Amino acid sequence: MKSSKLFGISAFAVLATIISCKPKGTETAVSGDAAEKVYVAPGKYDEIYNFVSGGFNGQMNVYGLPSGRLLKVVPIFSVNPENGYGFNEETKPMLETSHGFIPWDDQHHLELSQTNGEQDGRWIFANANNTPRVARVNLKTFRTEEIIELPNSAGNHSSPFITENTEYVVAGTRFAVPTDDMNGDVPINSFKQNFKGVISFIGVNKDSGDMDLRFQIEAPGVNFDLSHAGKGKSHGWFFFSCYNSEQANSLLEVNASQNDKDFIMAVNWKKAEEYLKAGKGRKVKTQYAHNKFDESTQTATSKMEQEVTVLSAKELKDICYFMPTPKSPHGCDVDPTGEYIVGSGKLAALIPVHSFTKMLKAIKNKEFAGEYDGIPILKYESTLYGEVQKPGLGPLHTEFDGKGNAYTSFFVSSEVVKWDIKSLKVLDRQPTFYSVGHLMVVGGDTKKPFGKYLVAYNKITKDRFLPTGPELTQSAQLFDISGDKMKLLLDFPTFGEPHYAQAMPASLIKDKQLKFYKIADNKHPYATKGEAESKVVRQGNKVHVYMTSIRSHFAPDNIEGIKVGDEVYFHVTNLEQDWDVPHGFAIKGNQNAELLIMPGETCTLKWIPKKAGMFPMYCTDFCSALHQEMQGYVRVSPAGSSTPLTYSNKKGQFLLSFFFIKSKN
Ligand code: RUQ
Ligand code: CUA
Repeated sequence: MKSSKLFGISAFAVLATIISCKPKGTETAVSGDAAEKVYVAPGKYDEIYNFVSGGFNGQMNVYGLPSGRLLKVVPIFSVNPENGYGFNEETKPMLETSHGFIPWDDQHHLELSQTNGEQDGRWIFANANNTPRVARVNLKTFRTEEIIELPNSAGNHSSPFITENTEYVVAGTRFAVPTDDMNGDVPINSFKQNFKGVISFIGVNKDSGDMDLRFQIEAPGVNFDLSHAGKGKSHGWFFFSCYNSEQANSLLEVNASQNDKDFIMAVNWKKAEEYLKAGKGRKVKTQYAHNKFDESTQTATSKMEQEVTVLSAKELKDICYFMPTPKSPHGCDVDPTGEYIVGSGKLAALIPVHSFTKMLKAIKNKEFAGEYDGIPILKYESTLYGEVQKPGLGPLHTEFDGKGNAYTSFFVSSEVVKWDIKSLKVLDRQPTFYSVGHLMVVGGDTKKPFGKYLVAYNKITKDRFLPTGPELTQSAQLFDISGDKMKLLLDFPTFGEPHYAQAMPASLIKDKQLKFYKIADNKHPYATKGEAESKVVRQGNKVHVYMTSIRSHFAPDNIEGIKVGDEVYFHVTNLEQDWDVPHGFAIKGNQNAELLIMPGETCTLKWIPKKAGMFPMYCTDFCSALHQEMQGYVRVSPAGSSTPLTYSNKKGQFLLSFFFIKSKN
């Protein structure tokens, strides 16, 4: 497995010299009818939803294709000033972890739920890379409903990939670390002996979507990078790429690039399930947060789980196998038939394609090239279907169109390359602008890709967009892949740094959107279901304001008798029962945030006034002709003063607002 040092060094020399090279043909890249193909006339819908990871901003961004129009930013792992996610009392628990509240994480990969290997339009899963977590977003509400933390992990990169019926979401640790039941306070150079690479299998309830950490597999201390589930014939297996088979613990740039081949680890998860049932796992004491948003109370809760079952790959010899794969593989992609497993080695000059059938045979016949930390290594020739020769430089990720073609992104040579899976021949290559990371074909990692469009997600955009100071936008580039040759149609900037993305035909979900929360079903403990119920209640230094909002006033709208140091909770219920009529809420000097309350929903803003005076509050969302009138005052008196607690519901305005509701509809 050890390579000559020469290869390692020369690969770096090559990388260093070509990293700045620009693809040719910039001017001619877009063909004449491109504008027509991406033009979505005013008032018309896009054909495709494109869900794009936000990278270091921790969010998910939703675009329409082919127009490239940004439709929504869905907050997942970061607080969001647009709608109060992570700021209001209801959603704060979503960002709790065993390390406390974390307001900002790094989000890389997304995966749409599937049934029988096809997209079913129910949920989308997302990973948090830094503090390892997996989230589930409901595609009826575009809201994050659940987040589960992953123990024994660090740098949750090869995640959240799913099995073909969404039985499991998996996650592999990018950083090998000592497991949580070991003392982690050890010298870093004891890596080989103390550090483990753990992968997690999160079960998903097929009706509710509720997640639970079913089991983990302890594997050798390598860096798991990406993964994909088997499908069809390979359903029951999972494939994880890994780098740093050298098990280096410093200067990985050089020290983890020595071996000619690292691995794709094949995991027989059906077998692992059997061992789990037979009680072969060890219970590891740990702590990880499990956060859920309850739609009926519109409130999230965070629970600290205490234990996880870990199976040892070393002891249970037949759940994990290593397939040697050149060289520091990143992407690990399985074609729609489930037969071909493509590894994209960042430093490899070719693309290896493994055959699932050959792999099974090699396991059966014990065609091993030795062991790696107790795990059998299959012979490269035994699992290899073939290699794509001279595909480009710096391959990263591969997607499929369901017509026998694969598309691979090349970071270094900055291009997308189309090749034939059976013949392994390169069919077409198109430049990207510049340094493409992930790429995505609509439905491209399912059993039935939709095809038609490919999007390249680029890390560098120098000279493509108007400059914006020291940081320039990243971008997406849309290609038409319906013909033999890929055609560049459109550039559009992205929000945050895009990594993986998913896309599906809009028809799958566009008519299933929740339009508003039914006020009658609102089980929020502080809901106020009509203006007559609005009130202000003092309990010691805590003051609960049961407030309603409707076009165009709050009830109550004036409050007196609040004192410096009080803990004031504004529980604002939006009484509207109509699509897309949120109200906002803000109060001067509030150090937390604002609220944006959906129709029928209750949201809570916590406010601790620091000084006496007059504090205006108002609606922040332009909701009606008299939106500017949607305002009120809170009088704050010094601590210990005897101003009585009073509040007013402007009943007189009721008729007026009723009139405006009617006129708006
Ligand atoms: S990564 S640019 Cu975070 Cu998926 Cu490959
Ligand atoms: Cu409510 Cu503006």
